[in-house]
Amino acid sequence: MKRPILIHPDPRLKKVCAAVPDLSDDLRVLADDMLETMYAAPGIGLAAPQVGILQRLIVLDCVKEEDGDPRPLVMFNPEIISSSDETNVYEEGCLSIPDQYAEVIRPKVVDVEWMDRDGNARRETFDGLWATCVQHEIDHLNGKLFIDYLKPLKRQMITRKMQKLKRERARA
Ligand code: K1U
Ligand code: ZN
Repeated sequence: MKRPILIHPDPRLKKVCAAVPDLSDDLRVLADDMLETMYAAPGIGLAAPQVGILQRLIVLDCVKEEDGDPRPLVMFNPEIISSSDETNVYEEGCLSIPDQYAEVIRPKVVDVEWMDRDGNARRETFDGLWATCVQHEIDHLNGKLFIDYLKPLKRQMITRKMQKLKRERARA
């Protein structure tokens, strides 16, 4: 089932999310719903707080359609273990900040540990867009948005646009 995505500004997008102590069927359903919501948006990632759930769960799939089969990843309690000194600039977007894009500099390569959908501990190195996306999603779990990396004036401009968008959507 697709879930509605919260739009910035929303206090739930600014909270630090709680660790998932144990997997449950409800959490697996949430992960499946988040993947469905992400693919439908369309997007390459989604974090639980974006659907109003303040738990440490993210999903992502950065395979481009023309590059082959999808590779959905479900990560409970993801943690960045190490980051490269080398950085990458990527023009990021966010499903909670529709139609706004800005360049963000982040480590190019990151090692991430997480618990998968079956409760297995996993560790993998991510590079390029996968690394950018997993860092963007883990930021969501810590109440941080990509606009928090921008200069205050630019951030304020985007926030005002989103306030207007929310007013218009509420009236429609
Ligand atoms: O977390 C989110 O809001 C999802 C976001 C993830 C992301 C995008 C770009 C850089 C880092 C993280 C998105 O998916 S925005 C939509 C998007 O980038 C996209 C949509 C369709 C095809 C390809 C990309
Ligand atoms: Zn986002």
